[in-house]
Amino acid sequence: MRLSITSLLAYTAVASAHTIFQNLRVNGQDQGSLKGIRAPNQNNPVQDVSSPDIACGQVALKSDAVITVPAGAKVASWWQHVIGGAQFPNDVDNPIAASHKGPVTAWLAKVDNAASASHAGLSWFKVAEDGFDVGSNVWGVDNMIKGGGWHEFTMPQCIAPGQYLLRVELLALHSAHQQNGAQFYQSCAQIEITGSGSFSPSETVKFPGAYQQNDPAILTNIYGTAGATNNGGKPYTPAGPRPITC
Ligand SMILES: [Cu+2]
Repeated sequence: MRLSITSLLAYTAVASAHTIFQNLRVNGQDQGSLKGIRAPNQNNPVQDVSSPDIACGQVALKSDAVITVPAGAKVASWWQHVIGGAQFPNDVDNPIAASHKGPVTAWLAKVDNAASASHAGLSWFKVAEDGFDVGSNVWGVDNMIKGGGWHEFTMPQCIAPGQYLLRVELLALHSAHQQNGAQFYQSCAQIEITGSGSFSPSETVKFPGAYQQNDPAILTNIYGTAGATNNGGKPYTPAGPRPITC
């Protein structure tokens, strides 16, 4: 079958190749579909960094559960094309279209009650980021696809016990060379961190507030010669502050 570029683009626009963070895994244990997660019920990205939805996505699905996360645990977010998994059999855009290169970052905000706290106006700090490995041309999104939709990080050992929202953001940069072209996908998990840490962040940011539309990590061209998604061979630093260190 021959398809013109125009019809390919039209097709892409109809079959949106997006993603939703919908499960959390703690030390290898999948907590189950949407358990403890505030998530959108559709997979469209947020593209306006000043939208309240930049915090936890366009939240439509809520849970009463709070997930226990020991400090130092391996924590993974699970991303799928639609809620529950693939959109249809042999869905090549599950967990996300491979074109959607970009970083995956994880953030915490302290709350009194993770099940009921508003996700507006919180003070966030970054605990992990998986940006771009310039040597191997691997983006955070590539690691998520390789993991079958799972993207794992280590919860820093020093995080103080208590309830938090965990925000995991996947930023797709395939159209980020256009103003408002970067696609932000995020949900928030309701967690209780256990352990004996005492970390308190010296610097926090708000969502919205942390990002500007023209940040060099957000308004950016990731293409090198012949359309290579290698960021032109340059390093890439995700938006916002660097992750905390214990
Ligand atoms: Cu998309």
